[in-house]
Order: sequence, then C-alpha cells, then structure tokens
Amino acid sequence: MYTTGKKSKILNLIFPLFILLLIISISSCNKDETPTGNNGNPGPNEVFMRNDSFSPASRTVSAGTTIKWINKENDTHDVTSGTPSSPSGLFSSPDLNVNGEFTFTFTQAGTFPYFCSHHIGMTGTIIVQ
Ligand SMILES: [Cu+2]
Repeated sequence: MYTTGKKSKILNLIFPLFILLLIISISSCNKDETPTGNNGNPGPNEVFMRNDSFSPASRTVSAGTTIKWINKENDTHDVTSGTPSSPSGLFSSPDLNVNGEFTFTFTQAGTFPYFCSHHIGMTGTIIVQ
C-alpha cells in the first residue's frame, strides 16, 4: 500500500505512543491483582492466600512433599486441617498476617481438605499420591 510522506510521519508519532499506553495499562492490571505488591504466582509446592481464598484451591503432590502457605494480603488468615464443621487436628497454623508463612509435610497418601477459620468458604484441598 502506498502512503504519503505526511501520513507515515503521523504514524511514526502515534505508534510509539500506542505501545507506551499498552505497556502502562498492562502494568497497572498486574498491580490490581496483587494488593500487597507481591508479584508472581505460587511455586509448585506453594499455596497463596489472597482475595480471601487459597490459590490454587487444590494441589496434587507426592507423599513427603512440604507445602508452604503464604499470606499475600493485608488480611489475617490461618490454615486448619479438615472442614469447618469437622477439623481433623492434623495441622493448625497460628494467625498469619501479611507475608506470614506456614508449612506442613504430607507423609501419607490421601485427600486432605483444609480451611481458614476466619473466613467461611475459604477452603482448599491437598491431594497426596
Ligand atoms: Cu482467611
């Protein structure tokens, strides 16, 4: 396609501006998803607590794996084994504030539900194979 000199000059000005706006909008999106400024996703043996939920809500690991839960927001959470109506007593973390961590090593195969005692509906599951 043939473009006049005038047209391509305008394009040369607009195109970098468009790219700059695109970069700014992408970086501000990331900020919204991580309210405490902690970027990234949980590692293979990690579970994040953010937006009043466990992420990922379900993890499948092999026996002997240590799972690390990390609170990624300014809201107190805990990690308690079992279900809200029937805690199993296998593990129970203290209250975790922002960046607080709790680890537990799963030695037996099985399905292990857990929950946060502060938030109804904040539940997760570790499946050990
Ligand atoms: Cu919670």
